[in-house]
Amino acid sequence: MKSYKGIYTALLTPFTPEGKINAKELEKLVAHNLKMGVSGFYVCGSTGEGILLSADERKEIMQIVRDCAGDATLIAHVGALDERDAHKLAAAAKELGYDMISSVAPFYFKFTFEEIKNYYLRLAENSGMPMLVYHIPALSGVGMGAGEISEFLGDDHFIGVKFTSNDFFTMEQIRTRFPQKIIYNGYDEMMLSGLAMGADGGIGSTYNFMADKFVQIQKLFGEGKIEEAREVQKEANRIIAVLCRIGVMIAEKEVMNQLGLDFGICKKPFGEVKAEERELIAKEILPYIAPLA
Ligand code: MN9
Repeated sequence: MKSYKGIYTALLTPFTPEGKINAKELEKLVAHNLKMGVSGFYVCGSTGEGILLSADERKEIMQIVRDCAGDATLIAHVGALDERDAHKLAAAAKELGYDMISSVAPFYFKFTFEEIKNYYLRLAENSGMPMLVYHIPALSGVGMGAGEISEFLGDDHFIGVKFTSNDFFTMEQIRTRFPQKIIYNGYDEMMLSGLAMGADGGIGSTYNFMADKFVQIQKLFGEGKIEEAREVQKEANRIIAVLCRIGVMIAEKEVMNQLGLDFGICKKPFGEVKAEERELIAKEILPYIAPLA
């Protein structure tokens, strides 16, 4: 069985000027990331604008990644407010040979925990796929404590959690209770903190163009070289601070464009980077990331 430890890029989605999925550029992105040493990919998550896309577009992306990712581990984010779409995508993930599915908790209507848990169970049971809970309270608005996350992890349908929260107390508690389950750190800027509290690896958006730094952080951490790992984290964080100032999603697209790929812009209602922000990226980010081979 695969260990599933490691660095997983939450893939960005390139669009053509007409707003179609740009398969050619997506393939180049996957190749670049494999060269940087990632273990696999998280497909159509927040970073991939999954919840802004149709089920057909998401399937198309899942297929493209499947066809070019070799034996990398593949995680399909299938979360959708129309639960029928989530089921369709989970079935597609199974058919395409993805390793696991993942979903954000159903949001907006403030569903009860029981409703949320039943949503996850239906998806896992119907698809027969292992489920990775996507915990991202800052965006989903769905808060879950150690008790609720434990309800998932104590059930065999759930393989682990993508933990996008800075509540490392909760991370430690679930790590201690469930040593065999997978915990992925979600905030790239706190990767080293996550590893210190027991994360098995990370899933992140900034990995698209600096996965090598996170591979390095995990390696140094494993060797007990914490000070050196912190130096690499600091390098990454200086870049992430610039992204945050601009707006992470639109800024990441621009980084890819400046690297020489053709990623276009985010789906509306996202806006676009301004001229001065483009210059900031050219000056403060591009010189500090690996060029395309
Ligand atoms: O889940 C990502 N979260 C979002 C992971 O995109 C909402 C992170 O990789 C962040 O983008 C990153 C920057 O804050 O840590």
